[in-house]
Amino acid sequence: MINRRKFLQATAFTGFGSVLAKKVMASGAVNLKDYPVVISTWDAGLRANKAAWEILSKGGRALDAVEKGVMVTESEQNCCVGLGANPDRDGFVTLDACIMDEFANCGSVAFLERIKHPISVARRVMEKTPHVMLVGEGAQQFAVTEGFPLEKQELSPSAQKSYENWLKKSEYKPPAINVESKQNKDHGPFAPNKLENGEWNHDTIGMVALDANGNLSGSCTTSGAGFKMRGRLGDSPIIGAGLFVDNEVGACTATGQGEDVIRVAGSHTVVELMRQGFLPEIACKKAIERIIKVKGEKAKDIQVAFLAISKSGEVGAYAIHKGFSYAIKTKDKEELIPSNYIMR
Ligand code: SD4
Repeated sequence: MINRRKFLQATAFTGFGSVLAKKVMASGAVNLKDYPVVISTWDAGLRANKAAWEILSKGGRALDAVEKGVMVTESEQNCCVGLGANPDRDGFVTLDACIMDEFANCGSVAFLERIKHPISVARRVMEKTPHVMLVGEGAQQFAVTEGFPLEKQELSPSAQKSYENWLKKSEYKPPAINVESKQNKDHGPFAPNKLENGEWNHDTIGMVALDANGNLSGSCTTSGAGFKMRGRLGDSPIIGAGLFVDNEVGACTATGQGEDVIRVAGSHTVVELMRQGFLPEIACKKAIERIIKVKGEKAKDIQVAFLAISKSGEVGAYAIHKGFSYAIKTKDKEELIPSNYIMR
């Protein structure tokens, strides 16, 4: 049972539309008023931000930065991004990604197999088709037509090991994503969480950036929940859920249990709250509270985090549980910042 007091404390915030909260800067938020700036989820974001910074520091466009940035993570060995990631329960790695620019152009691919850089395919969907979203075989066919190589259908050694472990029980239940467990010392104090069995259970990368011209863009890429049901999509490829950009207001990306991000149109909700005047961290917090409100006591079993930036360069994040951190890069700042969270 969830600790009742904790639950009441957490949900006590859900109804308040307090104007007071609007301009309060809580801990974990960064009021930079300085750009360019790039922020991204989890510790892999540190490396991804470096690549984004190469573009932003030269006056480049945020859209190019957020594509190049997350391509780094797609190429790394990661439990939850790119072809090295954990497979679905049938043993296939299926990838989801989306991208959005300052003109509200957006592109998305989902259930994409054997393509190394889904984020770049999402960008091609945005730029070269009249559509926003391509999925499965059609997305793969489009990628190949666009010159993306079709990679071998094989699991990385670490994904193979994790899959074999999972097969021992083959428990099919909604995946527990990002629920706080032991921190891994090798990865520093704000490392992504490991499950009790020693396996990584998340690491989706969402990135939003504000370029030197004051324009915003965002990207999000993932293999989704490990050992998911074949064909399952989370929030990450869904514009408005895993990512949303409004160049007048701000941008937001999400990580964690996608089903519950979709339920509240998470990233769009955060941006709309910023439009009402809430700072990024408060906007993220209010969206988290909304998830807690709709989930009730079950919220204790899931992790969701939002990460947002305002048009003027303020940055903030909020999570349900402890353990989420985000990476930030500006001209004089490069660090991993622990997010505030509700369940204390
Ligand atoms: C999903 N939101 O597919 C993704 C998973 C995730 O860190 O963010 N993991 O639901």
